[in-house]
Amino acid sequence: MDGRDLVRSVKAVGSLGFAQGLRAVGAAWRRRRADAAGLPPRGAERARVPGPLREAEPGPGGGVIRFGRAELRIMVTVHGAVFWGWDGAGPEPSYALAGRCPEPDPRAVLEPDKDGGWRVVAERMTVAVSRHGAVEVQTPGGVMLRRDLPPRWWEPVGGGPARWLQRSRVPADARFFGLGGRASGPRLRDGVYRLWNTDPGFAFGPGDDPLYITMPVQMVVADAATHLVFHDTSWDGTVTLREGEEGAGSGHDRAGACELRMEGGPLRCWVMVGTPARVLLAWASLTGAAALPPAWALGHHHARWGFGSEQEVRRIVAGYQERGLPLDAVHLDIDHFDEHQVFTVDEERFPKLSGLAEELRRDGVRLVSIVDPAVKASAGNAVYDSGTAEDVFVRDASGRVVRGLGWPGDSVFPDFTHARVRAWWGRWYEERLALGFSGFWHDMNEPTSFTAFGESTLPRSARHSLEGRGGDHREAHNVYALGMARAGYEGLRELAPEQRPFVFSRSGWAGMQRYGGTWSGDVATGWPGLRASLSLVMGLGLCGVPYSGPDVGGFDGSPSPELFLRWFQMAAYLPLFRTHASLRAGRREPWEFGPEVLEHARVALVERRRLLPYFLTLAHLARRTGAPYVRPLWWGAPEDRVLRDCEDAFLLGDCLLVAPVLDPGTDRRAVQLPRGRWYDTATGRAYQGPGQVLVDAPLSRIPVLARAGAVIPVRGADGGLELEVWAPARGRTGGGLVVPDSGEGWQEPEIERYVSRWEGRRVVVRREGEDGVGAPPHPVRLRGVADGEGRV
Ligand code: NBV
Repeated sequence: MDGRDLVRSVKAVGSLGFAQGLRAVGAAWRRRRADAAGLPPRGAERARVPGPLREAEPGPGGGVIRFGRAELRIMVTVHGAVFWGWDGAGPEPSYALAGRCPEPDPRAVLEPDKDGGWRVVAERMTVAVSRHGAVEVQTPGGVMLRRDLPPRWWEPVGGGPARWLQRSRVPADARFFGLGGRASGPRLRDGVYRLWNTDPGFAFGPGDDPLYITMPVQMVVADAATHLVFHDTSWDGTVTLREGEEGAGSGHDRAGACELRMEGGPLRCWVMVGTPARVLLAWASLTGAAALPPAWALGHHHARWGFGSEQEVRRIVAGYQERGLPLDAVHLDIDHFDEHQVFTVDEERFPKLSGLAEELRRDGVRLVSIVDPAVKASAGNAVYDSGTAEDVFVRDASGRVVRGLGWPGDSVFPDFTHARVRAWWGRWYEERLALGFSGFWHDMNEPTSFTAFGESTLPRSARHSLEGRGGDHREAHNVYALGMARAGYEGLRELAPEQRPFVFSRSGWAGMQRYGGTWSGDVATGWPGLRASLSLVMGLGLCGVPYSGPDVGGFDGSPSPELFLRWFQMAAYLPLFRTHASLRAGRREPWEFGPEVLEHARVALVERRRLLPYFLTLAHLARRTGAPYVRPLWWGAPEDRVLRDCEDAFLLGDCLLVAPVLDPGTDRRAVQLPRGRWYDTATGRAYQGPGQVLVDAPLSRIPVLARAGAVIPVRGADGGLELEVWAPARGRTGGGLVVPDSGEGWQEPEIERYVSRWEGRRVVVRREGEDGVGAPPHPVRLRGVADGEGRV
């Protein structure tokens, strides 16, 4: 254990309380003993590199290239991605892929290259393989985007999984993003990033890494093109990044570098090249469409660990209602369980839970339930008894069920890497649905099993099914939560087929968007925590997980009124807009911070509700195209280096630019604008990009700018859909997409496409359909024009 681990352990155990703390000591010893007995000792290893190229055999979409001591398989697929795998690794089986591997692109052929190498020429990239096994991805014009040096393996002499190392170079101007949810981004600075889903055990800030969701997914943005690379292995590893340096005209650029070290698993990867939008479209085609949230999940949620009783829930909901504050969901944390046991209810404090759910539902407020994977190991607990009978719990190497430690005390953990276990778990949501819950909040699924020292998770030697292939926790750990999310999502699809499941999960892996979203986890209260929470949302979006958001106000402690308000104002523009806090934290209801904060929070809530049709449209677009709701400013202009480094603002869809206030005492802030004309939506004032402008940011609001020409679906005063149109710049056109979704069920609304433009002294908005151009079927409100000018 190094110093950091020790600090982590002390902080984490400190938060458990005395009795749990003692149990955590026992659990740590148990875990250590299990691994001492169940893991193969690390013996002598043999190092290997591919060796010299011997022959190549063309095949569909690419082919196989044989080296003296290794073999490389390359395949370009129909949607333009390239796969390559060493030593027989193919794309399947994979936890990330949505279905079967896409078909090879017959137009991509393997051909001899200069210097005795080979290359595959595809529509969007060329992949060149050197005589020693370096693999270079180039733009169609031949510019290097990524050069993988020949890999190295260390194979245990006595057999077993090989460790491997892949070093890569990227252009000197490239910037790294992604790797799952990272608190210090979204731009990933030089450093080492671990790939091991981790509950830090305390409220985290920008310096804490890794966190709950790690993914071997990098989005690399460079002048020549953007690419996404995914190393499809779930084992523990590290990614070391070093940004390049440009030699300021001297011509001596230093390339950016990436070093991936994995403890095991196949060495295989996928690369997608193009614009950010194209790359994420290809990524979504590969790993699956994002689950569509029901409309209410795009509203405002209020949560708290420790509501404590039905009366308290009613009091909070009434607090919202009396003040006319929109509220769409309330979340019940582990304190509503009977002694923290999942799928139970504390009948004393929540005696009529289904009645409460019904009552709230009538008032338009949904109930969401927390769900923890740890099942109390105690006869008489129905989940434990049923799980034991059906043999669903993770076992150790000697065949005994692994006992870990969760909130209910000694606990066992379902093996979500087994289809039968997922189906069994999925059926438990029936109990929740019967109680009236509408959504599910998966927690502690890294998985976390408290230990006083060492890692707070299951033993690495614990056995998992891994879909029948068999393996241990070293391979299953990072996909554990993905399996749990799938179990919940698929269970809900069976139990309530007409409803869109709402599941969001603290941990996960590549492909988790198929089952729902996530949230920040226990982000520390403080201005750095506010920044970290934005970094997580943006980074995850670039890894294909579009739906997430932070604990507004931070998880621990008591935010100042100003910090709470600024967090609230920012989160009003993030997909998951939820106030939440820990048991011991201060209050988070908007009226607890004085009348001024309440008034400004009301404005944010009302605006969020007004923007609901836009959020629903963004949800559909995320599902259909892979584009996240929240995008970095460089989204449409990755070649703009200033935007590439800008981390304090974001685009919400194509139409809005949100510039949250991330520092105390702010009443104006600098905003970096992408190209074009932008309107401050509060004042109507127009600014011209690209460039930096100073925009007012009084306590009452954060700057939100609308792109000239934008057509934004909003909720009108009568609840119907309206189009808010921001005048295009003179001589230019604009537009927008609208998906008029009812917010429930599975009907596929048709996308409406609008174009806005000046005609003489008027701005006209037209709907473009297959059968020509027509008037919009919704009322239009024109903004961004002087009085008397430009009527629609
Ligand atoms: O269930 C209690 C908390 C929950 O409120 C929080 O959102 C999760 O991230 N949970 C963690 C377990 C306890 C953390 C100290």
